[in-house]
Amino acid sequence: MHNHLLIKDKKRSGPIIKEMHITPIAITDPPLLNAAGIHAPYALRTVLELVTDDGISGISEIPGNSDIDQALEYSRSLVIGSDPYHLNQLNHSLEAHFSQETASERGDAPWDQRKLVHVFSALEVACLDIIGKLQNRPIVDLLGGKMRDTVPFAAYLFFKYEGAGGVLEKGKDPQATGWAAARQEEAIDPNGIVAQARAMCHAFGFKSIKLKGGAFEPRLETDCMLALYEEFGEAVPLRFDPNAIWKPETALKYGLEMEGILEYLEDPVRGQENMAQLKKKLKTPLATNMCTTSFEEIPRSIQLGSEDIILSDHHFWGGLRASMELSRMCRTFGRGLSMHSNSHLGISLAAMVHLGAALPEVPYALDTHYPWQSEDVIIGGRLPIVDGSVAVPEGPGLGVELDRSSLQTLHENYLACGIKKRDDEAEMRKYHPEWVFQKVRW
Ligand code: GKR
Ligand code: MG
Repeated sequence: MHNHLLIKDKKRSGPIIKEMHITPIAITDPPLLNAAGIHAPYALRTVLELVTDDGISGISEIPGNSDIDQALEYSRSLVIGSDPYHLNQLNHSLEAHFSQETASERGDAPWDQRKLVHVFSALEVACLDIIGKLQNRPIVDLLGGKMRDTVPFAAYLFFKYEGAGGVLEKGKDPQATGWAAARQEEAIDPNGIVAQARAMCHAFGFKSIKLKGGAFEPRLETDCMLALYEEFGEAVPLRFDPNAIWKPETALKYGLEMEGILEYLEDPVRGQENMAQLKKKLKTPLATNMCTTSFEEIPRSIQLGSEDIILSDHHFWGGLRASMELSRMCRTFGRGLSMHSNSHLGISLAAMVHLGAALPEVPYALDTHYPWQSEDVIIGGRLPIVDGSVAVPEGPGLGVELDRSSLQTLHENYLACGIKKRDDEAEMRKYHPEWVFQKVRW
């Protein structure tokens, strides 16, 4: 008997998933630089909605990618008719349904491209949203309950070219004020980065700062970190992330120079071995969302000692409950845990906040790209970031509901923009035709 048949128990009276809606959307994204190129005017997300036979709707959001959307579509036969409580069975059936996926399939870019983890994450969060509504409990309670009411996030700075993204592309909206104006500005040197940090911290009250590096040569990027330290001092923890584009000798040289000013250094070099070697030579803690990115990679990470902090991401680690399991492993093996992000909207943010509220401890403010986005797909608009933190949404499940008219508008953006998957290298060639992505550049 096929595993998936086990979860289609027609005799039971429990809830049954009757509908599955997969909606790719495109959201305005400014020209942010990274090691793999530059963000296109639109970032892609996919919104999933599951509806039970009793009309209870559960939603989730994952990074957009036509291959992953297809994989999600491919899981439809397993999902329809199943019980949203039977997540273990669903995961088991998906693993049997998809060919085995290894950690190497995450790809060389700074973001993860594996399918199964994304598909399960989307289904799990939507099912937990349904379960929360059925139980009249927030998702955080399904993860073991709240450890805190608000979850701290960090200011996530980027080198960027001038421009607002979206329909304006490289252009700017002259009417914009405050952070909406500041996020259109160019930032390619220490002055630009410090101005961006000031504007973002002023608007959202962030108390930690991360700079995404890997876009310019290490001297300039290190000078930006030194300028941030001079501006904010020790009161504001700083992190720097060149997405593994540095050679070991470069990472050692600039890592030593930044010793004492960083809360942690994120993915300075590529691969667990290089990270482990560097870790022996630096006092600054090392964090990763690139070298230890799956349960499969944990044994080797422990054996080598490749990082101090794992930056989890429920979209990449296979959901919220898997992230709770990861947190237990991190405690067991002496790893700190924090959270990675990609361009996202409020459904993902709500899920991140429920997880962040349930974790035993949050020693580092979590990453979020949220301030770089301006739209949303949730009723009531964007979730507020106050004093650098986001409150756990009230209400059962995720505590956020789909705004169907915004979903439709953003889906139309998707159809019109023609982007089917993220390709920062291709986008960068529009600015610099000769530009090529290099896994290790400096
Ligand atoms: O949004 O350009 C970006 C980042 O580089 C992102 O893709 C990374 O996945 O935020 C990420 C990171 O911490 O590596
Ligand atoms: Mg990173």
